[in-house]
Amino acid sequence: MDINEQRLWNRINELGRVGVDVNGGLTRLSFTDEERAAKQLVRKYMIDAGLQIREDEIGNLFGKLPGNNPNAKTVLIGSHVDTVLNGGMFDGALGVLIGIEVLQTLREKGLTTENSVEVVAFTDEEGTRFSTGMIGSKAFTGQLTSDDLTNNFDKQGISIAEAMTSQGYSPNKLETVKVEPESIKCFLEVHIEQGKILESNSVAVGSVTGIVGVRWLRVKLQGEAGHAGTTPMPLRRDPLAAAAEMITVVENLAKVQEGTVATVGQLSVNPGGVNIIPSDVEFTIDLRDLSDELLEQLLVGISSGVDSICSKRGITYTIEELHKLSGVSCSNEIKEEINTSIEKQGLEVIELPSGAGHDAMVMATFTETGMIFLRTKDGISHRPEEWADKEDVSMGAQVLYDTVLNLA
Ligand code: HGY
Ligand code: MN
Ligand code: MN
Repeated sequence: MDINEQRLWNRINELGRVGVDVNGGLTRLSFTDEERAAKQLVRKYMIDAGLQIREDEIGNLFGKLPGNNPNAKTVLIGSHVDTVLNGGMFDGALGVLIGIEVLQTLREKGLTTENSVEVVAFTDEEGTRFSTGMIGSKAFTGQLTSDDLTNNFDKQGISIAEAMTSQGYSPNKLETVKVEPESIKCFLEVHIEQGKILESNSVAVGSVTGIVGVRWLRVKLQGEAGHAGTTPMPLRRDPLAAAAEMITVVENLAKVQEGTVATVGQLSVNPGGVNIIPSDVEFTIDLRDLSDELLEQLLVGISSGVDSICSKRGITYTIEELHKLSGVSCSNEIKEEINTSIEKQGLEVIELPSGAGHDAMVMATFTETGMIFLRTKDGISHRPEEWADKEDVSMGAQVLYDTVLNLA
């Protein structure tokens, strides 16, 4: 192994103690003190690694190892350090820390590359706080507008722009965040698989072929509150009963095609009394599939299901699209480089798609992009029990190291 396994493992565990919440998992939502603390620690690691550090105006944090040719492009490595609610310590953080480890090892070995190599911790990948994600990588690639920053709110009604400002960033300088595609040679992201394919093949590291498309919707239903005891069933306009029907429609539509997934992760009921028929209900839908065409068909199926249930029940509704990212294929050239590095470790090459979204799907619309997956215990993620073995982490870092050496 060229990389320093113990240093990397220590950092994963140290960063894994930042933002521990009452339920024992990590909650480092974007533009909060917990995420800031995580970035402070990552900044320290970047300094220890001897990298040139910069943080852009919305909180993307970079550490650069300059190449021999100042005019050459940059090989960018990255992921995120924000988490979901009560999440695990590998999702995102692993890719940033492995990137730092690879750059620190290159510098310690005195290896210089033609191209600069840079590691980035993109801000707000998960989108948990504002229900719209990939903020940092979208801004970096010029795919974010200032409206996106002012028109998305958290549960307290704080906009992304206000949250950024509260952390000392300058959302009004969004334009300065964007870089030109010509300045980037390629993007590489190492991430836990968050599924069971590698584990079921008993392989530590995998080569990603593509990333599913994702749609997030918010459905708002307006019915009529009433007395639970004195309102006969035929006279009710109950939005929660309507939502229950709709959620079953969503689940059944997703079951039609192998590979499609749909999740209702948030549901709120007003006023929420045991003996009150609800007045209004809101729920979210997370839809994923490798085919954008299929996703569009699903959206049509869902909206017509919502419409017919609402007209039958006398409910009014709105459906709002919160987040939309097309499915992407990884670069074949980069994938072949990754496969060569995996074979160099004597491992079988397993190619697999990603069911999770990543900054890599935004970067793939901007530059040649590849992903390296790590085996995930029982496929568990977005939970405190999320786990990757130290040996697998080291293997993933070595594969990235060899890939970067070949590409940079
Ligand atoms: O939602 C996702 O797939 C990722 O965790 N952001
Ligand atoms: Mn995640
Ligand atoms: Mn992630």
